[in-house]
Amino acid sequence: MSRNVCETLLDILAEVGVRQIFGMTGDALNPFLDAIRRDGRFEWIGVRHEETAAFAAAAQAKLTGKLAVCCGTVGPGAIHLINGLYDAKRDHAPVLAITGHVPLSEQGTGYFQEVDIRNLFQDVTVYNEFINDTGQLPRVAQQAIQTALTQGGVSHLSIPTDVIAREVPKSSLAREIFVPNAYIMPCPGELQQAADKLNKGGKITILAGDGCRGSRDELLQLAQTLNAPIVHTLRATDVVEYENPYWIGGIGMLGTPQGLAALDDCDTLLMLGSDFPYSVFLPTHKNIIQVDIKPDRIGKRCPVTVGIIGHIKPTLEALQALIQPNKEINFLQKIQQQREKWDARMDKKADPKRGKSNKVAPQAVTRLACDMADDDAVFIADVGLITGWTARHLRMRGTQRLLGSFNHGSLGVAVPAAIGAQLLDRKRQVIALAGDGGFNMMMQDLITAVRYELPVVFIVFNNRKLGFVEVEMQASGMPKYGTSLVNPDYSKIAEACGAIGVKVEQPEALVDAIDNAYKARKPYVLDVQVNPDELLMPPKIHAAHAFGYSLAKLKEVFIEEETH
Ligand SMILES: Cc1ncc(C[n+]2csc(CCOP(=O)(O)OP(=O)(O)O)c2C)c(N)n1
Ligand SMILES: [Mg+2]
Repeated sequence: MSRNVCETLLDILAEVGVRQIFGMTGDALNPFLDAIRRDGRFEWIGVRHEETAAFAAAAQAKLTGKLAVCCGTVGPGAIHLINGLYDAKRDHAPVLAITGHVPLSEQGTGYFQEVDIRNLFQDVTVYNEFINDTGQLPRVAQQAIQTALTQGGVSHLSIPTDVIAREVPKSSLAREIFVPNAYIMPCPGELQQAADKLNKGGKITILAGDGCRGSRDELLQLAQTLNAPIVHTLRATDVVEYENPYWIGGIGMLGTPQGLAALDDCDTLLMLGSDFPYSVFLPTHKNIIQVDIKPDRIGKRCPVTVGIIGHIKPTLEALQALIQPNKEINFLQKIQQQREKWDARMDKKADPKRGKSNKVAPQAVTRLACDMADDDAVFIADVGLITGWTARHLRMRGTQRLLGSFNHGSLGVAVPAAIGAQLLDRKRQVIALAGDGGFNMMMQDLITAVRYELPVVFIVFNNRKLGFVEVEMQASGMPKYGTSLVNPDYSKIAEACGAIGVKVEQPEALVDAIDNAYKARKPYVLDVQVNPDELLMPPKIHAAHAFGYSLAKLKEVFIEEETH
């Protein structure tokens, strides 16, 4: 049986387990859509903006580690994918982007919608090719998929209109995809060097990044033997349950005072699977042992004493056999006491009844959204003040997941990523936490959640401004300008789309509103009118300076801190 280009691609995608394809069709992609319709193995998710397709695919790939697929057609449709693809690139998520291109016979003539698509996709991809000849199949598809999966990144295949429906020669139809699952282990000598440093004892802190995902037990066993507090990056927030006494808090501007203290006051830092970019929060004159799978990351953010290459799980298992219990215990206990104080302060901040203003505290919304959620809920945090509320007030249970655009930092990620996450499992609770700026940026795809019956709960933190930007401007001494927003009524927008929309204006309405939203199991928008004057405080004065807080703003922040 002969197969054309589209059918051959679909066979390969089916083989690697792809079941959903995101995009918007048109022009060159029409034969691809026609093949999907005839095939029956795939669900076509037609979105209203290609950026949604890319963010949704990225979210799926981040959650599963498996290949996710998005597409956009010639010129503008392909361009719209780019921002979401960068999110996949930065979080090492395996995504295949398929685009249409102008006919072979017209290339280079400035044809309608012609763009330099190879250059356009070059920086965002690990593999970037045209299918200009049917003889390239299935090899280029195999290469694209294997590269995306094994290198953790975006592959792009662009197919001209006059090639996409052509028959593929019979001889080249079958080709398997190989995704070997090998562990990288450090050399024994280097592992021993790390163990020797740790066996000197003293105050030891562990910094856990996203590379620690799936290594919870090994991480905790090590922390116990070393009496070491574990500080974590934002992406690693969900790796260990919040309540665990060793999991003491986050690093950086959105981190915690005890997290900063654990890094500042330790003698030895063990950095595991983290490429945390803000060097200013990392120690410089300490014993630093770094473990990562990527050699280029060793010593990139701070000077290290021992750098070893390995996957975290097997490396920690091997290290455990070489280390002795650490006698120093006071350090851990001191950090844990600091953490208890911080938790109590955060409890107050997240109390819905706090303050005299009778305005809804965004901290309370975040905490309740988490506390009332299912054990396996997925949260998607947008960019803005919401990232801060998330870092401070989600108390995740270890079985819940947190996603966001934490490396690419793109506003608007929450709506599309929630759609992607929900499509993986329509029964799993998916909760999007977005500011009004972020929600508004991508809300055209609310209708996609309705159309595909996705019970996502979208919680909009409506402060009628680009709050985070306002803080940035004021902190660096500029008067706020261009940050106020004129918003529509999001609950009515939701209703107009066929979702349920509810406006929350009073703190006392919050619990019932979230409860109703969670029980509805329908696309649901909670338009929460949060207090626009809530400040996101830095964990410590010197951290505040790193963030650019002016003295005046600092006083404001800390006075606010005292009075609540
Ligand atoms: C695509 C994109 N555009 C602009 C920015 C810069 N930016 C960061 S946060 C933010 C404002 C967020 O406002 P909102 O969603 O209302 O959240 P708030 O901070 O008010 O809670 C902006 C514009 C960005 N990160 N990404
Ligand atoms: Mg806002």
